[in-house]
Amino acid sequence: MPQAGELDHAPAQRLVSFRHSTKQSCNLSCREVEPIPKRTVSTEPEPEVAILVAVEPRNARGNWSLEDTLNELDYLARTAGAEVAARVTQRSEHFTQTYVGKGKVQEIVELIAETQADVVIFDDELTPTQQRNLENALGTKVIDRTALILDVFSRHAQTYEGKLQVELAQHKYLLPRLAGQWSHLERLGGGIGTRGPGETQIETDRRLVRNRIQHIERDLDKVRRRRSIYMGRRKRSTIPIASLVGYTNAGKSTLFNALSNAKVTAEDQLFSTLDPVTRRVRLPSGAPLLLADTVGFIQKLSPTVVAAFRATLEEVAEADVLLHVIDVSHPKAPEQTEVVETILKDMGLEDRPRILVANKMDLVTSHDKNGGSGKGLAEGSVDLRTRGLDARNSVFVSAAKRWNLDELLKMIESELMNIDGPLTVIGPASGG
Ligand SMILES: Nc1nc2c(ncn2[C@@H]2O[C@H](COP(=O)(O)OP(=O)(O)OP(=O)(O)O)[C@@H](O)[C@H]2O)c(=O)[nH]1
Ligand SMILES: [Mg+2]
Repeated sequence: MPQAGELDHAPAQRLVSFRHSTKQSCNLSCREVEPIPKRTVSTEPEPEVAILVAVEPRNARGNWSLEDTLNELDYLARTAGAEVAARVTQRSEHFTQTYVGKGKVQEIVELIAETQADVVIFDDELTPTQQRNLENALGTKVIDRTALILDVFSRHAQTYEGKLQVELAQHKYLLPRLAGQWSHLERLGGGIGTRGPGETQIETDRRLVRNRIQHIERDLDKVRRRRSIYMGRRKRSTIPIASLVGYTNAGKSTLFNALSNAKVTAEDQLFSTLDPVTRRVRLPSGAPLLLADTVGFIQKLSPTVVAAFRATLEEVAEADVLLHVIDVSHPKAPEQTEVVETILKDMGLEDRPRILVANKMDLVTSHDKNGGSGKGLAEGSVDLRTRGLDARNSVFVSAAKRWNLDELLKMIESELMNIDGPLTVIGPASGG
């Protein structure tokens, strides 16, 4: 029971005490309780103002231009809640000490003053040294692409396992970068009182982070063991599994919802989906199929991030057939497709049966949903081959408009028929 005197603490404390006391037919007279002045306080955090910086090495390979890469970084930054005030680019090699050259560093310093930027975001993963040097030179918060992606992940993770995975990746990312945060102590001229505590603090911090990493790994292990029992059971059930894979924002969740009548978050932002979900759907013959939706891919996905999501991606590896969803309306569709195929190859899945699902056809065709088959769609609008994609085994759909989904299901079924093994593909399912 709060005492009248206790009500003069911090505002949050006051609110709790007030609510508590009014609920009771209190000994404390309600007149003794100070009314809380009404204030309208916005709970929306102010967006951070960001400056984006990217470097294009002279011998850059591939078809991603600096502008494409920056557009994507811009999108990521906005998804993380930032407001982009300026972009800085440089065509040269990466500078080992500061990522960009001296002149560019000075240009960024001036831009920070001009735009009142809170944060400078670099398009590649910075080394701990680069990060420290840049923080010193710019006098502001410096983050890189990996930290930005992890930030978006931490906003979108919903399950316990997803949250643990993100936290693990963040701690692993932090560990080699801890030293820099204390180096200022050593540079204060050295001498008594600067060497020891600085070192000790770094060691203490590192130990705390390592302990936390161990702790998370243990917890993750427990969660995964439970999941692998479930996955084993699912595998033994002989119901085939199809996994949606693809570049982030390609429309995987929209397609997942359209096929399974689920309500998974599908939004126009990067990495809306982080946690894998599975639903049962019916194939045209009536046989059941387990459809899985999962995390999207992106270019320059650092090994730290891939490692953190290894287990989630292993779910993809369980699939009998992969549905590679492509946003055909995107100007970089072929490049995005290549990024996805490279990651799948790194996961040893290059030979896994797959169907290319050319999505968002409504944005590139005037097709009337009542007319034309998938073939008609392909012939009448975008030819995947001209976009550098393999047109074999592909189907043209619009997940949003539910165009051609029957065709897709038929293709999945015929793909599954070609697979050896105990899959229940034909005939109506018993139950479910
Ligand atoms: N016009 C159109 N928009 C679509 C279609 N499919 C998806 N979208 C939109 O594309 C955006 C991304 O869709 P999602 O389903 O969230 O994409 P995702 O691949 O799951 O994305 P992540 O989970 O972030 O990797 C959303 O705004 C959808 O409404 C489509 O067929 N046509
Ligand atoms: Mg999604």
